[in-house]
Amino acid sequence: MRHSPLLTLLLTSLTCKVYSITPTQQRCSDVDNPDIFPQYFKEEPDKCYLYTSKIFAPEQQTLKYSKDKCKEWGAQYSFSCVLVSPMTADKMKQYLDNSILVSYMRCWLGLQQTSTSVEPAGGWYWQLADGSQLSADGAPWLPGQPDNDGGNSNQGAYNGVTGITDENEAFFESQINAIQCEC
Ligand SMILES: [Ca+2]
Ligand SMILES: [Ca+2]
Repeated sequence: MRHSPLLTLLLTSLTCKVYSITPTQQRCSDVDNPDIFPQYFKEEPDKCYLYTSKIFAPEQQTLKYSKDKCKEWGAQYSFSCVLVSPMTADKMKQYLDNSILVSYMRCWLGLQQTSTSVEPAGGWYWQLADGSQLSADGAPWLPGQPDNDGGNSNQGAYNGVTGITDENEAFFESQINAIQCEC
């Protein structure tokens, strides 16, 4: 069959899109669960992001609930998942460009501070899916953060806009409206 050049171009680009998906991305798109909106994007071929479909549901505001969901969803779909972890400004930009993080979202990050460290900037680390920890030097904090505001602000959160803040777990809970897991 002969197609017009425009249709041929369209079909070719569609075909390329379909066949450029990686096995991980395929498994990601196969996640079939009304509670989860699975996401992936081109620059992270081996990653799958599991985003709650229950935006603004109050029961998911605690840090423990968010962490448990990442574990539970990961186990269910054979991924190792942690709370979303935008480790650098470049990564943050990718997440914003691909709607992994969206300006109305407030969610916990896989970013924590050891309780014995020097405030406000000491001892921050990323919690990795294999249980290990990675120093959070170079994390894309918003200007003026971390500031240990209110005391015991030892947990990283995505606070909308383009960066991250340190938050007191108990005080910030009521602001949380989403869960984003990185697998
Ligand atoms: Ca702190
Ligand atoms: Ca803060």
